[in-house]
Amino acid sequence: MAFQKLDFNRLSESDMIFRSQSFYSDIVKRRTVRDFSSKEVPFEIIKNAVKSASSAPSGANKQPWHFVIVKDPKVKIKIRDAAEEEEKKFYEHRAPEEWLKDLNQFGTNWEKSFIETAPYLVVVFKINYDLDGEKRTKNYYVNESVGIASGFLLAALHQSGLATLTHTPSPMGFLEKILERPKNERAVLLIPVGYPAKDSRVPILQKKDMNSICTII
Ligand code: IYR
Repeated sequence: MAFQKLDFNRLSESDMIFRSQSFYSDIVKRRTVRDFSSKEVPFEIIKNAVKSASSAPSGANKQPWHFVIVKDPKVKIKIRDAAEEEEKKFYEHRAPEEWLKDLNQFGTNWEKSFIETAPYLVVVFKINYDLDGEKRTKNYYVNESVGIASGFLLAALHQSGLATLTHTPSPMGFLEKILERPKNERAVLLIPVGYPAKDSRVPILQKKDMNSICTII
């Protein structure tokens, strides 16, 4: 066991309330964007966001994640082609009627040009077990840990001034193959990152109100 003094920035209550409000008013503006500009963004921002994600808490601090940052246009094309192949099957016969009805309001279809247009893709992998040679060591609360880290990543990119899309082509096995990941990794999210296209539009969505999402006892 090794411990050190906690580095904790104690604030006044009024500062805390102010900061909680300003964080809310900023994060509430984050929208999933499906039309990206191809304008370059500084790599430093993507790198810092991945570092923020990787600072997330995880079961037994196993950090059961890996992030692949894709900027190579040839790799993006491969990913787009493979994603569209899966998505075509999804929209044309795999998806049940109810699911398609639920997706109607987003105007999505099998066409995924954003994979090619966005200057960066961040692909999030979960690591179900670590491999020490052929020996497997256990990771804990993998889905929860990777979910928290992905939340950090999206928040970091948003507050840096970039738009993101949480894309989940299904199944995602093609990402493991194209990106040559080891057999203990599974892709969970494909996140195009960049500036929104000038004429980018988003659906009008209603968020549930506080009373229906929160109980105070
Ligand atoms: N993966 C498909 C379908 C899709 C599913 C859900 I749940 C969404 O919230 C959005 C889309 C696609 O990306 O089009």
